[in-house]
Amino acid sequence: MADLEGAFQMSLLHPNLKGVILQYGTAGFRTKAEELDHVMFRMGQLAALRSKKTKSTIGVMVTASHNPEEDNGVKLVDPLGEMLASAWEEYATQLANAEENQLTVILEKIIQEEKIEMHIGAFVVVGRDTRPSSLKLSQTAIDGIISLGSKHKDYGLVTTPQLHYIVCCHNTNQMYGTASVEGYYEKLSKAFLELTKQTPNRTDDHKHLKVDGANGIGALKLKEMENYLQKKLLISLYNDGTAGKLNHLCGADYVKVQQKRPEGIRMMAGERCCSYDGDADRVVYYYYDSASLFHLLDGDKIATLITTFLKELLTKADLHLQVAVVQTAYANGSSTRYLEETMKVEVHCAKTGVKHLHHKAQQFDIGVYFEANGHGTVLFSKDAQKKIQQLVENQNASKEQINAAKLLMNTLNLINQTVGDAISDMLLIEAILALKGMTVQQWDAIYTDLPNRQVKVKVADRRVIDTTDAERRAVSPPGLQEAIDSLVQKYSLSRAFVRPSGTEDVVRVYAEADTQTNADLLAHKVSLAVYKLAGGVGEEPKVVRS
Ligand code: NG1
Ligand code: ZN
Repeated sequence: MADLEGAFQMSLLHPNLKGVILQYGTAGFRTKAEELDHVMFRMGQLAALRSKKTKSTIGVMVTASHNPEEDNGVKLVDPLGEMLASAWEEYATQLANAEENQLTVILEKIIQEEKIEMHIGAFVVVGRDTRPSSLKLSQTAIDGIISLGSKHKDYGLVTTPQLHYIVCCHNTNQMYGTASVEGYYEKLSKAFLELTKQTPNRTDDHKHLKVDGANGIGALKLKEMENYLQKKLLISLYNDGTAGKLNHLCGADYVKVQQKRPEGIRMMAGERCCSYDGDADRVVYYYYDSASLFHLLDGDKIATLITTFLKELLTKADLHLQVAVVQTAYANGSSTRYLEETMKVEVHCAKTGVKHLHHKAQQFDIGVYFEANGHGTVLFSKDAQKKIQQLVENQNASKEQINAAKLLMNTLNLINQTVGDAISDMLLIEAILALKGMTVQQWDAIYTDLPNRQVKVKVADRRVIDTTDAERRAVSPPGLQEAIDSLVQKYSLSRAFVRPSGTEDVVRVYAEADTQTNADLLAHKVSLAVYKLAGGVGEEPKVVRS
């Protein structure tokens, strides 16, 4: 039996007062900040145990991403920068919800089940976003880490992907990069400058990009990074946190779901703009055309641009590596069709939540994964990295081959392979547009999105909805899928599905169809079916239009 008396005494300073039941969901725990003190302490403890178990550095990130400022959250980062292993999510849920007197029992259970040797050293790195509640909550997590005798390093204010990067650096003997925010800026900017070296004729107009920082950590970190980019990218930063509220009427989630520009940004026709979310792991692009129509370039468009670029380079390099794209059910039907039918790439559909996409993408030489909301990255297998490196050094290869291999090498250095990263994705997109001499309009024209609508329905208990086929079909409650099927049939080019959210207490409804009016109507009718068949609460859903 481990001696947990000291840990127990420390836990009394962070009691589970409200007894709210929480679940380790799509992105860890997320709820009102005031309900999280005991959860933070216990996640600090779990991180210490996970570090002892894996004999590696583990990360604790305090953030609630795109949620409103009053919320907060926490997630653990596994050794190679991935999301926490699913088996441990269950431990996290049990620990977070334990009554005070059960805490030691549950810790004991985890230690025994996982055969953790408590004398082994542990090291946990901690990061936080700019929410007013984040500082105190991260200190509580540190208390939890210390309570089980683990060492820690507090990296303070960092974006979520920066913390993932740092964890990966610690566990690869700094092969992945130097384990610091400066190391991150150096690695990414070096790759970006190498890539854009081949585009000497870019005018300042081409280099100009407007960024909406969602009043969050991404804005702060982009300011720090700007000098490293040596004016090869000219950034105008809006919603930088000096005036507005985090994620309020701005940020990637707002822009994607509302399909309109964020407040606080001045946009002229044709100007390239992008929005980060509150912890800077997502990015979406957009612009106004000359008829003042708003155009959104979401995760699907980003995946398509990156995949096109990679396939062209592989052809030039004459490297035979398998490229696959992983999407979720939220991917626009036009993007899937374009990727499969025109680009002839293999496309897979995974369940919502980055870990599902990440795991699927790991199965290929090069796996490009993006959620439609702009969260995504590219994974290169060890073998693919080796082949690219060998080609860079191959004296018998042609100039064109070697140049393509160098571009691939810089691409894999620029992309954050641990998790979706707004800054890294943005820099790669900017480099690709520069190298291809492409405008945002030309990128947008690769395919035309099907009009779509996302809405939320409040129900008494969202767990009554169970899904299958990567969340594209509902198996419960009875009759719901049949109702959706018959509604979908009434529209052309239509598709709809529903699923319980993992981060909010709502059911999400997605619909797409040939026109915006039809997508709106279909989403509305499906919402009514959810409301009636899945225990809707409050007012009946109303039709949502742009
Ligand atoms: P939920 O609330 O489970 O839909 C949302 C996003 C996910 C993912 C997580 C984590 C949508 C439809 N869902 O999950 O893709 O990004 O948040 O932040 O965008
Ligand atoms: Zn986020």
